Amino acid sequence: MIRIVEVCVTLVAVSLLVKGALGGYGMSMFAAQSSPPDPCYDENGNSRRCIPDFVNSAFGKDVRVSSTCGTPVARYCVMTEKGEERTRDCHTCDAGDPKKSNPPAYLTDLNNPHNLTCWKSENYVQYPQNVTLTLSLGKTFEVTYVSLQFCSPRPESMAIFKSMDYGKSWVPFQFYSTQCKKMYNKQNKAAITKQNEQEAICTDSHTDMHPLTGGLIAFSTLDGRPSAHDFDNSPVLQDWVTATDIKVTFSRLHTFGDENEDDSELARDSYFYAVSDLQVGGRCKCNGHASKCVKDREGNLVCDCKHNTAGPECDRCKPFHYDRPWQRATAREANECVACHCNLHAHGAVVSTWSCTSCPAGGAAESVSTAVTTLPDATATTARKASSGT
Ligand SMILES: [Ca+2]
Repeated sequence: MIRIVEVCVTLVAVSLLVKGALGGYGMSMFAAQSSPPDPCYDENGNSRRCIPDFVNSAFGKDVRVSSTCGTPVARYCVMTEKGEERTRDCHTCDAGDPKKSNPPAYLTDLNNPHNLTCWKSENYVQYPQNVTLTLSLGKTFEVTYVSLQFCSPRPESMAIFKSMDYGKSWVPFQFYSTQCKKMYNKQNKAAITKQNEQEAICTDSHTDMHPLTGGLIAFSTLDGRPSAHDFDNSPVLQDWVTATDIKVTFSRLHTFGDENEDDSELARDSYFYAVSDLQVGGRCKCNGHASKCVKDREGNLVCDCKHNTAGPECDRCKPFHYDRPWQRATAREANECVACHCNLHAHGAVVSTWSCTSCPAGGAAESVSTAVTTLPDATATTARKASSGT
């Protein structure tokens, strides 16, 4: 009997963990309560590579959208087909009525397949006008995929962009179009070689007008890129998957070609973009030196850096730990930062901001003299304490 109870408790715990993982950073909080061993160190206390959980980093975030229906109240019509017969059922989009609104928040809410909530654009925002969705991740992430589940037909042409500088500049991630050359001046399904691994390609896959609802676009950032199997040793691809913001541009609507005919109003009211779920799958980028990201005092998401590293992405060595250059952790080597050995000896030790320098005797540090600062005794003492971990 006790066994059965134990098993039940374990199952509940596991399901809680799974729920936590699906809900983003919830798992980290749960894990912290039961204080498991730190994944950044092995059982002997040696550093090892650690990475934050895989999450849908779009979940619950605000998406800036250039067009949403409902202001003013507007009719829209949903197409269905039975064999040759096409029918249009019309509804109302009203931003002021929660039951009839289709706000951008529906892009990143909990995706329940039995109760889909859809964001919807205004009707017939057709090429050369476009509709954009912009999402700030609030932190650099290593993005594995970007996916969109549609309530409308998928676009005839669309593009996915990424920013690495919080939206100041954008580079294309991927294009989808039935006419790649004409729309984006790209060859359809161009091969990716070692020479162009950072280039966005265009494909006419997943651009059919059917299904009229429920179609998926899923862009996998590493798919088809030659160095993907050796990601650890590919700075080019590490850079390629890095993003702080994602933008989706819907460039051209699919139509049945009836939008200019006699009953054009009904036709035009049935052409729009609608999406039930936007996901950005990836990991908070910490270069292998943190197992989680946390909010800092200003509410910004930052890596919880280990291995004597520091910075929002654990992208440098923390002060007085410059005995060898900073490096990203790999599966085989944690590449932790090492304390400036000379600080353990010197009275009035000499260090610079980015390197250990001028060890008086027996110090292992390299002698690099950029921006050298002579520390007063008190600071040197603090440094010694920090280095020796006391
Ligand atoms: Ca939704």
